[in-house]
Formats: sequence, C-alpha cells, structure tokens
Amino acid sequence: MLALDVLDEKNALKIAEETCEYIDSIKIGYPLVLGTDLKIIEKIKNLTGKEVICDFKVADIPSTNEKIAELTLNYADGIICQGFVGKDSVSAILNIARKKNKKVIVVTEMSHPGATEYLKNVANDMADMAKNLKVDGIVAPSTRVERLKELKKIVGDLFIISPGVGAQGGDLKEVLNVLDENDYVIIGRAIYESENPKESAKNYKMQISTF
Ligand code: NUP
Repeated sequence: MLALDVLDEKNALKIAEETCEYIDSIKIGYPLVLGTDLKIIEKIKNLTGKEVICDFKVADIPSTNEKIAELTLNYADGIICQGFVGKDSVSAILNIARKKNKKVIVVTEMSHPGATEYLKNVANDMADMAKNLKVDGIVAPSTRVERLKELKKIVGDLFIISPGVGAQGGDLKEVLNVLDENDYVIIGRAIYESENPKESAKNYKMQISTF
C-alpha cells in the first residue's frame, strides 16, 4: 500500500502512475487532500485502477464522524479512523460505510515512538473492539514487530495495514514473517522520496512477492 503523502496534484499523479503496476492500494491523507481536494481521489483511481483509502484518522463524536465518513466515502474506497474515541464513534462510521459498501480501518497502536506513551496501553482493547464491531481492518505498527504479532492474534481474520517499513526503520522481512497474504505493508517516503519511485516500488514488490 503506497502512502502518497505528497502535496501537489501533478507530483501525486506522476508517482501514482509510475508505481501502480507494483502496488495493490493507495493511501492518501491530509497532506494530499488539503494540498488539493477530495476530487484527487477520482483522478488517482481513474489513472491507476487501484483502490484509494483515505487516512483521515477520524476521531470525533459519532454525529461528526458520520458527516466526515459520508463526504469521504463518496469518493474513497475506505476510511481510516481512530479507535480511542470508542465504539459509538467507530460504529457511526461503520454504518455509513456499510451502506456504501466501503471499508473501515481502525488505528490501534501507532508506529511512532510517542505511541508507547499512551496508545500502547489501550491498543489491545481497541483491537478487540475492532474485531467485535466487525470492521474490515486495523492499522498496527511495523516498528514494533512483537506488538504487530500480538495485535494480529487479537483481530484474527481482520486484515492489517502496517506502516513503519522504510523511513521509520521497520524491517520488511521481520514484518512479512508476521503478516499474511490478506495484509498490507504501507510504504511512503521510501518510495515517493526516492530518486526513482518506480524502481523503489518495484524493488519492494519483488521482496514481498518472493518472500
Ligand atoms: O501508526 C501509524 N503510522 C503511520 O506512519 C498510522 C499511520 N496511518 N501512519 C501513516 O503511514 C503515515 O501518516 C504515513 O502516511 C504512512 C507511513 O509513511 P512513511 O513513514 O512510510 O513515509
């Protein structure tokens, strides 16, 4: 899953087009959507034929979450929300997504060092909640493989999308030892900031498919 966190349309579309034969899905977030607008999603989808997931880490009260999900899922194939706001807030998004046949992915433990201060303490409970609500997937860290393993055990057949390989120092092989064919490795800067994004994406694809 390519994390396409560039800021302008021209660059985004160029990288998406160059790399799309080596990736399965594209994740965009505030950097690209605030730098352009939500219509960038249609443009990426038309150009690449790949699904686009919006990483908005939605974290509000149920009625506001609902509005954000409605607008986002008019375009995107899935939306990422925070789990720490509780099951009523996550359910509000899930209800909208189910009506539109779109995906909901819940953040459990984040990949950056600061996630060990607060999030780590409640991440297993959030994974449990995600499983009970029957959302589609969770976000879990490639930077702490032992935690990735534990969270995967909790969510069972929900898929995992896992950031942290590349720029954040996560080890691809260790991560692939934990994930299975339904899961995704998220890679951003190691592809879009490299001298040759196409070659970088190709190289990751090769390592993943020959693992
Ligand atoms: O815990 C998380 N860590 C993380 O890096 C949850 C995320 N959604 N992300 C996102 O994954 C982050 O916002 C970025 O879009 C991508 C990782 O990018 P990079 O570190 O490979 O550049």
